[in-house]
Amino acid sequence: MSKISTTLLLTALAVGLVSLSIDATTIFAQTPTSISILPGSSAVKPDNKYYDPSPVNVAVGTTVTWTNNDATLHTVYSGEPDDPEQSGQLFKSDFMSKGKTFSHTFDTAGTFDYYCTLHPFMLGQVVVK
Ligand SMILES: [Cu+2]
Repeated sequence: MSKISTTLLLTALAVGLVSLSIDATTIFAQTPTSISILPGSSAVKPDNKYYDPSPVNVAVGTTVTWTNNDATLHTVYSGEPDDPEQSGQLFKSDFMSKGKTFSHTFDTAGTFDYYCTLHPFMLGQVVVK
């Protein structure tokens, strides 16, 4: 291989690596993330789907915003309904009527359960990496 084509090849590789790292930055960027509290969530659903998306994967530092798209009141509390001492320790919303939002910024990695205190069968999860 000639010196010029070797140089070209190395340059192409370098450019490829740079664009790869830009892609990685995009993938792991702290893009604000929205979660919909789905219509009809005040009654138990056969598919147990009350949040969309859930679970959701986000990067450390991401602000997650829940929007109540249901007609009835809901809350968003960190933790699980069967662990009252931890419930709401990391974050907790007020009562959210239709159209209201609640946001929390996840500053540490981990798997975070959340639920609705009014309808404890509504379970969701945010995975922070
Ligand atoms: Cu609820």
